[in-house]
Amino acid sequence: MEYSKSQATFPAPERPRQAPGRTRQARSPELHQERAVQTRTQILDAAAQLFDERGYGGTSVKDVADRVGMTKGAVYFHYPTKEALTIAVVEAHYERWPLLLESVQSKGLGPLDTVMELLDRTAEAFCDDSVVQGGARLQMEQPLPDGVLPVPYVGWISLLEQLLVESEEAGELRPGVTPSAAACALVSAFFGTQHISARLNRRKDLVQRWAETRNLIFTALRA
Ligand code: LUB
Repeated sequence: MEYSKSQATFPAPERPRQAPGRTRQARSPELHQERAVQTRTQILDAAAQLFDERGYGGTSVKDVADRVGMTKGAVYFHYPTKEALTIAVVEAHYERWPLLLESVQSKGLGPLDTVMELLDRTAEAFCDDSVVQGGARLQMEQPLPDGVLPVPYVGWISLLEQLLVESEEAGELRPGVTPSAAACALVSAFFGTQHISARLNRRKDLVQRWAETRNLIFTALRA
């Protein structure tokens, strides 16, 4: 069956308000050299790993510098404070999703199958992408003042609601299912499944657990 290309997008992370001058954003020096960009990526990956392993309070900039084999000064050149590094990891976490959405939308699946494939691929990302893992733990801990980190969950709820409206319009949704309620239920189910798998098995069984959970949910959603 031919479907019109999905127009759904993952909205830019929102912050209710900027904290009053408490945080300094990552420097944005003119990074022309490929090497400088690679260095930032290495620092971000190392920070994400440590935030996931030890949490915000258990991670210092020195730990990050040691993990990536650099001096603290080299890390501070790119990220002037621990808060700037924290913000960068969480923002990099959310930047994964529009790219993943584009990859799934290019498959030309129907909207409901796009939702299922997207969340299956997201489960894989939670298993093997340290930036996704580190960002998720930071969003759980909320270590910075209100308004500094993006508001969690709302981007996913918005994206899935858009796709579920498209599913409804394509006649794929069971009558009586409201896209907004279904979007919230899917995000809650996914979040809970990945959180329990993370705490009990460091996400080793997440793909299997999510497959079982989404099979039940999609049975209830499909027309
Ligand atoms: C997702 C997390 C972990 C929601 O969107 C978010 O903020 C999320 C960060 O805490 O899971 C489920 C897709």
